[in-house]
Amino acid sequence: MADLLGQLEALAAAARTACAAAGDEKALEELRVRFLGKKGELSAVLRGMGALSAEERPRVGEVANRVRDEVEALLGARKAALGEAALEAELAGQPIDVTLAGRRPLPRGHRHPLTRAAEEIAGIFARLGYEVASGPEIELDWYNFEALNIPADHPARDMQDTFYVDPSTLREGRAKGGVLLRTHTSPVQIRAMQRIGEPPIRIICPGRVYRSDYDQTHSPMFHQVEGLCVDTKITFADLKGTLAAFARAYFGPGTKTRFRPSYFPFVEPGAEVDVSCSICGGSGRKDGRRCGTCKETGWLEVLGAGMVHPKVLRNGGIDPTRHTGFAFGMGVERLAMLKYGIDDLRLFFDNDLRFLEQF
Ligand code: 2NL
Repeated sequence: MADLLGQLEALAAAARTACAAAGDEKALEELRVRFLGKKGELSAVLRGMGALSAEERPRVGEVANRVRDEVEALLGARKAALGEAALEAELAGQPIDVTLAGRRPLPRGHRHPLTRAAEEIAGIFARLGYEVASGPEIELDWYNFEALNIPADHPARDMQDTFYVDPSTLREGRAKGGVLLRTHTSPVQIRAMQRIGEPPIRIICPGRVYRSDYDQTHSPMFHQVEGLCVDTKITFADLKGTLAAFARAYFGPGTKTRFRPSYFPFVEPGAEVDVSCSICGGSGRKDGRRCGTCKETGWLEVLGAGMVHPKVLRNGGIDPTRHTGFAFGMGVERLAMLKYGIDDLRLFFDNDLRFLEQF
């Protein structure tokens, strides 16, 4: 037993000297393995305990535990001292200039192609004197449908086409009438007419809209830009001139426009507006083959428009006997697809960097 106690004492003494001499964390780790490791010196001593009597064993065990605790404490203390010394040395040395520019420049991001298209569209109208207006995406039935001359039995209200919201889940609690995700940005224009009151009104409304649709050309959430111009003596000629100017600015100076009669409940008369195909220049042929973008027609349908229905003006608080106006709407995804030659709308929403980094 005296032999084992002597070995333990020698081990502790060796550990004290070695720890004090250790110069870095790596040396400390080597010491931990040498003294306390499974195949280390302490384990070797303990293996000798098998030969002791039952009275001797606890006595040696107690000393062995104390030696192990001491070696652990020595290692810990030396590690802390080394860390402190390293910090002191760093603080005493060259200061770090945190205001220096990074060595590797961070890659600069850019706006999403849909944001770019919407901003470009709104920017063209801004130069024509239009102000950007926005409004809630969760709308009242009245602003989204009723005010726009879309009665309760109109197919546009179909449950399959529209996302309804349970009004009891809203902070405002009970709302008058139905609550839904807006299906177009027109309610923003009704709200703007009510807010501005007295014409002239020239506003452009970019924003998210929602419909229950999903395939290669439809997404349940998409983007629209709608515009509204109300003043005295606004005519269909103003509508044509404005949209022709927009088409030239967005698709290029040679772009032609074509107006076809169409129906929207919120305008009278209404029109669908085509522009000459920006891919084939309106010829219908591209590189000796049929142009797939305009299906060889030479025309692309890009806009809906019309003279604001008198009932809709009245719902906006404007007297249709004194004022007239025109309005128009377009899909941002479609305009971005035509401009950048994208054939699947879902690419906009996948957020795949291989797609996004091309813009
Ligand atoms: C389309 C059709 C259109 C309007 C939007 C509008 C708004 C008010 C009053 C009257 Cl407040 N009209 N907006 C008018 C005609 C067509 O959009 O196909 N958009 C993609």
